[in-house]
Amino acid sequence: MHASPPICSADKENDADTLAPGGNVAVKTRVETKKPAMYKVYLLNDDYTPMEFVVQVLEIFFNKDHDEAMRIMLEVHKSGLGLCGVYTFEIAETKVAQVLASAKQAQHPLQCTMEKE
Ligand code: TYC
Repeated sequence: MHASPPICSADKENDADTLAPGGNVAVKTRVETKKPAMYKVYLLNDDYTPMEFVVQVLEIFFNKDHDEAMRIMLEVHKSGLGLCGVYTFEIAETKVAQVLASAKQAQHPLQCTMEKE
């Protein structure tokens, strides 16, 4: 009786499954090494949303301390746009939805967008 080649091996290569000598299928398990795509979340300026509301949004949904929230709010106010954070797709999507729901509830026109890095 001769020893068969290993049926399964794990390594960091992205090789497709290969046919091993002797007809056995040698499965190479692909270890996930790719970093996930990241998304930038921005707040946009408008003329009506109160500054204090924007500061609270940054504190509550983006976990900023008060000074950082104030800095970002003023950046948005002056330049039109400000970066709130960088997240994986689902987290970025959730942040945008939370901001828009909160603004809608408070009847402010605050806008929030995301873009792939
Ligand atoms: N421009 C607004 C004002 O003067 C304040 C504001 C800041 C609005 C940031 C939106 O994302 C924003 N009341």
